[in-house]
Amino acid sequence: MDEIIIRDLQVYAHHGVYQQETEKGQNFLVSAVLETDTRAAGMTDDLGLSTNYGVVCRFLNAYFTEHTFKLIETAAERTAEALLLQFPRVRAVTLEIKKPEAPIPFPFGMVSVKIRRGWRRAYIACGSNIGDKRAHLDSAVAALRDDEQCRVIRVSDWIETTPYGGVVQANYLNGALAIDTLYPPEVLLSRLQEIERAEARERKERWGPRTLDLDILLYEDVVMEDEKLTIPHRDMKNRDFVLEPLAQIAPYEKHPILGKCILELMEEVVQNGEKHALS
Ligand code: A4P
Ligand code: MG
Repeated sequence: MDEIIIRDLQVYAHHGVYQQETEKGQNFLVSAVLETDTRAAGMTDDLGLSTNYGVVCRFLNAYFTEHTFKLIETAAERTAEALLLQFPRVRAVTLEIKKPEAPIPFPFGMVSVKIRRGWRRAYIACGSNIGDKRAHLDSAVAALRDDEQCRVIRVSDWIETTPYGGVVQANYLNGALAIDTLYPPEVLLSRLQEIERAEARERKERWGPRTLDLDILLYEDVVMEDEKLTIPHRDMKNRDFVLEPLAQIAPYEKHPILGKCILELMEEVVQNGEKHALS
């Protein structure tokens, strides 16, 4: 990805653990590497198609002086998030906060904190088989659209499917979403569970009926497993009702363990697996 680079912007601000730091203030140097596609602006000479580094500097100065944090770790974290929310063309930012006058009783060159934060692409499976199924799925999309830490990129069709997993229950409506999010995986899971609860989701029986089920299928190329969260979703390769809507919105996205794209996985499940999609 292309980069716009701001190096050592000087800002007088009041971050620090000690009282003298928050009262008197000191100089900080802020560096930002903005990952963004500059080609459209480069080809047209149109600033409107890029991110104005002057405006970014003003923003950094204002954010840094209007807030007070004890730690430069927190200053970096919060500033990176605010910057990503403010400048939609910036996909990721590496932010370094230097504190040249830090209260250290020895001669030193510099202390700093450097972090990289950005939008991450995730795919979510959604399903409902109680009540107004369409309304439950639409509410999930609306809740994600209302969340500033998420951007809904694509929404599949909602497809009717017969139940999978051996429990006798009503047909499902299933779909898939592509989102960009600032949440790390664990926080995204909690947020999805909050949205499920808002649709009166009760957890009773495994594979049983539900107003709304939101599962994380893929999160970039992350592979992880702990007691709360497995990514990629463990059973996605066996579920045509997941792969069919996902193939609509991300046919060539690769499964990071199986090394196959969604379209290939769907063809395999259509040939070898059970068919649940009614379309
Ligand atoms: N968990 C682990 N990994 C993930 C992940 N990638 N995404 C944990 C989301 N959650 C994940 O899920 C149980 C726990 O899985 C969570 O607490 C989370 O920490 P749950 O939704 O609370 O409970 P559940 O319903 O028993 O499990 P799950 O896995 O969501 O159910 P399934 O396996 O998805 O089965 N038939 C059709 N046609 N369409 C359907 O959508 N859905 C189910 C539900 C059964 N049959 C279906 C459908
Ligand atoms: Mg679930």
